[in-house]
Amino acid sequence: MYTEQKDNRLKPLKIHCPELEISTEPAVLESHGCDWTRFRTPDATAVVFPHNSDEVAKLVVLARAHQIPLVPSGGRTGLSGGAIADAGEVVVSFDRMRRIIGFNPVDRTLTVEPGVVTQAIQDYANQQNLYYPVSFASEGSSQIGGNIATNAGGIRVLRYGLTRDQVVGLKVIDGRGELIECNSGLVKNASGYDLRHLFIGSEGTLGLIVEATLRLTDPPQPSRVMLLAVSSLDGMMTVFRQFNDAMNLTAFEFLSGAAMSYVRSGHDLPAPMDTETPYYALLEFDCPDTDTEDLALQRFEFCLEDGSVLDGVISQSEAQAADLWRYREGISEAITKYTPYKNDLSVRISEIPGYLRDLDELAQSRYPDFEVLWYGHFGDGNLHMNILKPADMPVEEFESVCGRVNPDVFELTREHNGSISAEHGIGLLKQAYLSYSRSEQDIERMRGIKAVFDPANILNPGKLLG
Ligand code: S2G
Ligand code: ZN
Repeated sequence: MYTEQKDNRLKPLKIHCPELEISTEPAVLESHGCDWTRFRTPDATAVVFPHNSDEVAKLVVLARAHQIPLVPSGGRTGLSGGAIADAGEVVVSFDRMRRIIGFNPVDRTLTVEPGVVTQAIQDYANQQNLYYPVSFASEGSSQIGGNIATNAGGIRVLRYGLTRDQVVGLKVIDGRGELIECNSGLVKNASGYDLRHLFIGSEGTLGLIVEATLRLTDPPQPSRVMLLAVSSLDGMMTVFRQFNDAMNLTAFEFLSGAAMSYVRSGHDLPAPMDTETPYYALLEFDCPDTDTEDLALQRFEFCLEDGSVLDGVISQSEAQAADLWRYREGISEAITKYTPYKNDLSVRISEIPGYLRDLDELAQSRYPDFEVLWYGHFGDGNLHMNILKPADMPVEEFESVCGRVNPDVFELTREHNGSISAEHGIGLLKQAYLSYSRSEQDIERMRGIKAVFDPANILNPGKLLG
């Protein structure tokens, strides 16, 4: 929709940044004005496609001078509305900054522009017989700049940590238009505050990432995947302890029986085993030799005998391992058509059974008519709570009903010393609830940091801190 405000934002860009690629095509405004969330209507003034960091810096200086709000946009796979432009902002897309700048075989580091797709980084690392370990369902379209801005986690955090733990160098254009170079790829650097860790996870509110240097690691050992039918939440904790204390786990994921039925119907997958059960565990572990496989089977036998596991399968090939992973990784895509209302919650691992029981009770009492699916990264305390929208309920009504229960969900999370956002970020959708996980003093401290790097509040305004 055209407005004078939009015109006043567009004119300076066209006059002072003639080299900048700008689109006001309705289809581009629509596609680039949102992420994977569907609860807002995109309404951007324009989408710009800088080709290099100089263009980004010039744009930010101009935006500051003319108070033009900027929304950074990567692969647009975010799930908390962090890349939504619904208030006439200018979207800054990094689609034209997709170069792999350099690889250093001695340092085992890869320097890339922010628009490089996550999967391309994994593939490049594999070609060097190395490994980029951060992996999640949207890796085929998410961009590394967005992964860093949200500190993306995924399925291998248990072993390799989050995106934050892979970044050894960062170049950022902050809200003053200044280029800030962080850490330059050093392994050790005790020269004061590590500013890189302020920008990682700041959701585009402190600076625009224009280059990243990532550390690559050794390729993984041969591994095996097990999918286990687990009888209860306490049983899930037994299984986790039995395998985590004995094996070198790469991942320990879980899904509810309801999630299993949706992923099976969504991808037309066969039943993975005869037994149907309230919960499933999907775990992956290093398995370099038959002794390790015997140890895994021994743990499996123990869990069968104590009743925590009712059935299970173990992969016999890489293809079968990939087939088993589909039961976990295919969930998100399978339920998209139900416009799920997502909560992405985390507690310490030891808290999970009690927390999940309390949450499930709350969900059943407050959402008696809704279907709630549970899945996530049990091995790092991250639970994904997805409430499916009833087919006959308008999206706005559904969002408002789910939103009314958020205070109870987040109060319960606070009681368990958890976080209202484990890996998807605060963005727009969780902004109003930030105080359930951060004290007022903390929020003031973050505002102080924001004032240093984005004094005019043009970087992703309304997101994270509001
Ligand atoms: C997962 C992906 C997004 C979602 O599957 O681990 O982080 O919540 C999620 O479906
Ligand atoms: Zn996740």
